[in-house]
Amino acid sequence: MMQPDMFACARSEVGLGPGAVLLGGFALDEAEALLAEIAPLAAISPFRHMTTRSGGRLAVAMFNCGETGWISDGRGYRYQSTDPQTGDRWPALPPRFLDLAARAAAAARYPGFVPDACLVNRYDAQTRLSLHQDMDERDHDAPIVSVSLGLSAAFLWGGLTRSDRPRRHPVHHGDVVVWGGPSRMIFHGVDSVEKGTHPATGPWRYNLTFRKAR
Ligand code: MD6
Ligand code: FE
Repeated sequence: MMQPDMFACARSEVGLGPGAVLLGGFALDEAEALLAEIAPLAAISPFRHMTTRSGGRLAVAMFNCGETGWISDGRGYRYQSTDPQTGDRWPALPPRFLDLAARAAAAARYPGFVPDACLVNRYDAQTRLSLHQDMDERDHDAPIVSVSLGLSAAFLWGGLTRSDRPRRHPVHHGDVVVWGGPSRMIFHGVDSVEKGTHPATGPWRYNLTFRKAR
């Protein structure tokens, strides 16, 4: 049977390194529908600024959906199946999220990607995310799929050591970055979210980061 989704494509593809690609505009057609999922999820598990082991506060506001979710608190970083703020399970991953993540991963040559966690991040123009590796997941064979919505930002793409000087790649509404394989542990971050107002999100940049965590 012909499936319209089979024709989902990136309007531009930029290779970031082995096993890593920026799929420009991949989620553009469905960006508004993805955004419409966020408010009902946030009504269950609200956006919050998590604390860090050292007593700091994460600048990015976050919550999770999926069977498990990434958290930070005075004990450090980890995944857990319940929201520490509500005591309940994280809201379920919407089918539309799962479908997009799988299609983007397949387009980046990672077929069969079934994430169990989606971290929903919210940035304003003052928010930066310093260079880091995503390393709290048990499964490092699966890729990371990262969807940008709303205000544009500079995505920092470094190397396998913290001291590698990062490149800056603009990421816009509807862009998807997928990294895995030899690039799974690349240092990455977010610099300089654009100031202003986006027609779909107002003052915010949202990012959906899909992982297979366990
Ligand atoms: C981005 N975000 O917002 C990429 N990683 O484009 C991340 O790499 C990220 O937002 C770990 C925890 C939160 C994040
Ligand atoms: Fe990350």
